[in-house]
Amino acid sequence: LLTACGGGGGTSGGGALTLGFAQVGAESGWRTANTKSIQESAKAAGIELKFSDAQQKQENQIAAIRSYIQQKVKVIAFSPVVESGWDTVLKEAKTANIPVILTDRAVDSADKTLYKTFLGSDFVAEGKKAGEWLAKEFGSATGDVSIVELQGTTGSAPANDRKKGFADVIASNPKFKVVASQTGEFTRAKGKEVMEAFLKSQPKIDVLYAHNDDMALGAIEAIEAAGKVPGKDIKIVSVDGVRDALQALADGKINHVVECNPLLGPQLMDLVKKVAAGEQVPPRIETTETEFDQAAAKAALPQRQY
Ligand code: GYE
Repeated sequence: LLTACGGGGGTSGGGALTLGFAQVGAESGWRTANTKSIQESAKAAGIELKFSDAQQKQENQIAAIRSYIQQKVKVIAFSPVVESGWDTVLKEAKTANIPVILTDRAVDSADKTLYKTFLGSDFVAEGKKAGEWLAKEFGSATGDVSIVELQGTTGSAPANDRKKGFADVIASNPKFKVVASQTGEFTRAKGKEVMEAFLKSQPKIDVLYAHNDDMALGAIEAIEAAGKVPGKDIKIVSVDGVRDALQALADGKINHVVECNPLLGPQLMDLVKKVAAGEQVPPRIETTETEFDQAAAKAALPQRQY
């Protein structure tokens, strides 16, 4: 009779539990908070963390995952920059018997056995919340409401899903018109640049929907430089809930923020321990999130960690 050794995966000597984490990059305030949460909670959990920053490039993430396989880490976790194109490397991990955990962003692989679980947010629901705020805010508006949209990284789960959730809600009223929609790559610099172009090409902009706070913050600079008042001349709704955006909301420059929680570290380390021990885990774990209007932002700011 053969004795099965639970969990599988290699050991890296000394019996330490080693986690290889392939991060997207450092594109936003959300991402910085997410990285800090992962690093701090790995330390607190006594997990040896190998960390890499892919600078928003899929090929860098694939290379990092391959190097973790080669180093025989016990568990691999990553936040896939885009949804498609992961099957080959995920199969390599599976063949090496190293369990994979998806955090924050999803993949579109048909074979769900290529990873153990997904930990993160419901991005469609976030987009819907932004759309519902808009539908309420402009409920009594007569005439067309012109919306510009700053999308996140092209092909990423949050960009795809936040676009969809929002579109689904505003489709119920034909007066809501998305007049321009382009990627701002989830960064302040690109958000500013694309908003400058929108302001030049669009004669009338009533609302900006930004898929994250950083792009909204960049866009605010462009709006002010164009002699307009953000939050008044152009209403703004964005997603994340980082300090700077809550401050802008408290100051009246942003009108509504949908929260997306980056503090996934503690839950991730729990999952790492469980999959390393060969325990069964739920296939999908979603974080609980709220929304902020101006009063809520003012109340949350003193305690906001990121
Ligand atoms: O909203 C954005 C970051 O994947 C949820 O990535 C995350 C997104 C977040 O760059 O700020």
